[in-house]
Amino acid sequence: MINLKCPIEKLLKNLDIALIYIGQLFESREIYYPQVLQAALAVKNALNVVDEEYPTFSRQGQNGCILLGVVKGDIHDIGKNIVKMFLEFNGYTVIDLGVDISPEEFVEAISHHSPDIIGVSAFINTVIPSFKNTVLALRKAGFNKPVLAGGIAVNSLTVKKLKQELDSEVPEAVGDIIYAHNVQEVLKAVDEILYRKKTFEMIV
Ligand code: B12
Repeated sequence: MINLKCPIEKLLKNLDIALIYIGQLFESREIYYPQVLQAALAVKNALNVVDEEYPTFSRQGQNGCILLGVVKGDIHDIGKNIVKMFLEFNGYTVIDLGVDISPEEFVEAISHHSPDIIGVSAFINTVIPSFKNTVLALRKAGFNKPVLAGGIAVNSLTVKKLKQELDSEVPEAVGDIIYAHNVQEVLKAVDEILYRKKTFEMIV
């Protein structure tokens, strides 16, 4: 039972609950993409009102910055866009590089945006080399923060193999590579990573 005194906090909490529920219905295939989009737009409109009328309650950008991109050779973006929407609703700033992004473009974007996390995704098997080259290039360029890997062509085995390749090719690289299967796993991983970062900053 939610017992928050402030009506705006109550509204935001209920929007969170609604979005989690929408995500669950989508995962269990009880609703489809158009319904997710409709629900997402309704929540977005509600959040816009909060941002404009009650800026002190705005969550925009207060939680950290995530850079997202789909690797070179791949133009699927529906899944990425859903991930982006859910991250934004949860107060994260998302820099969306779009689709068909080369390793060089990912690397260039690090210096412009200094993200806390980079989400790299691939949806067709033929672009797995592109996916691996992207993560390798990011590590070689010194990006030592977490990389979130996703999209239906990627799985935990792909990530395990990639980690082994990184160990031999860029042994000095630190920073985890985390596979996230769906929006819920993305949010869980991002929350954990950025919560750890905040706690660390408070300690030092
Ligand atoms: C829609 C679609 C298209 C659309 C894309 C439109 C668009 N704007 O995205 C169009 C028609 C353009 C298309 C083209 C092609 N497609 Co297509 N496409 C699909 C389809 C039907 C649905 C994909 C989708 O949007 N799913 C819904 C979203 C919500 O799910 P999702 O993408 O998996 O996202 C979830 C997770 O993966 C995760 N996630 C998503 N993004 C991210 C990002 C991060 C960082 C993280 C951590 C997690 C994460 O969270 C999301 C939500 O839970 C799939 C079939 C399928 N069953 O998936 C085929 C499919 C992906 N396509 C396929 C193919 C082969 C192609 C083409 C090569 C066909 C062709 N011969 O031209 C071209 C590719 C062109 C290219 N160079 O990219 C194959 C891939 C097979 C394979 N394993 O290699 C599939 C699987 C169909 C099949 N069974 O053959 N496609």
